Amino acid sequence: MFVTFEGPEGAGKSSVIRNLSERLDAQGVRHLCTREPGAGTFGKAVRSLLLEGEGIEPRAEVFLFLADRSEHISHIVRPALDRGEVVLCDRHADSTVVYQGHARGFDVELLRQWNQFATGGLRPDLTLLLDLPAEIGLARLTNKDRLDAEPLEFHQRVRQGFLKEAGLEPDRWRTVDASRPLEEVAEACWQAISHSMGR
Ligand code: Z5A
Repeated sequence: MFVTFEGPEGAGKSSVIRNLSERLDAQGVRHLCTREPGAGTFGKAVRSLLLEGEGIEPRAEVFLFLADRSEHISHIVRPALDRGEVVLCDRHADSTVVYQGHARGFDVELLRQWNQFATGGLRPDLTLLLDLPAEIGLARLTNKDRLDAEPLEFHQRVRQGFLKEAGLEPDRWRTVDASRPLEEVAEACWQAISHSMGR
């Protein structure tokens, strides 16, 4: 089962994934925790270009995210799914539609097509949207990267973009109120995953 976690900055995706990984371990469920961008040697190199570089041309940014995704799916996600593992992925294709589309202004339909090309058609079985106001998420961050440093209006468009995408495909998305304490957010995500796993 392929589960992706999306949401604005500081929503708690990484913390929730760590919590869920412990729960899956306790139940003996084999799983892989991964992320975009930044998995594997290729992903780490692309991540440093994307988040630590200065003044990347916005079209180049799109293609770097897509290149990372293509490598990540082929070499890390598909092999894990083929081994029967549950894959928990911190950000994926919806982040491109939202950040580069809804927030930066590139054509959303074009980005969907490029995502399809990059993933070879693989789609998440479940996408958890950790939703919270941009101000709350940004206030949680201690180290800001290049994208975190965008103006507040950018992050507000990100939040609205995710809510819009979730509304378009309600069978795949579950929206969780991520402004609550971490344990409550993790429990809500756990319930959604358990339901999808038929447990
Ligand atoms: N991006 C893009 O533009 N296009 C794409 O296609 C893709 C990504 C794939 C990735 O950076 C950036 O790339 C991201 C989107 C863009 N940009 N921005 N801006 P990243 O991976 O470094 O950043 P992130 O995915 O946004 O993660 P994050 O902001 O670091 O946060 P998080 O993983 O959601 O949260 P966290 O690390 O678990 O928690 C953050 C802090 O909040 C930490 O101190 C926690 O202890 C605290 N926390 C967590 N949960 C709670 C609760 N519930 N209450 C209180 N405090 C909490």
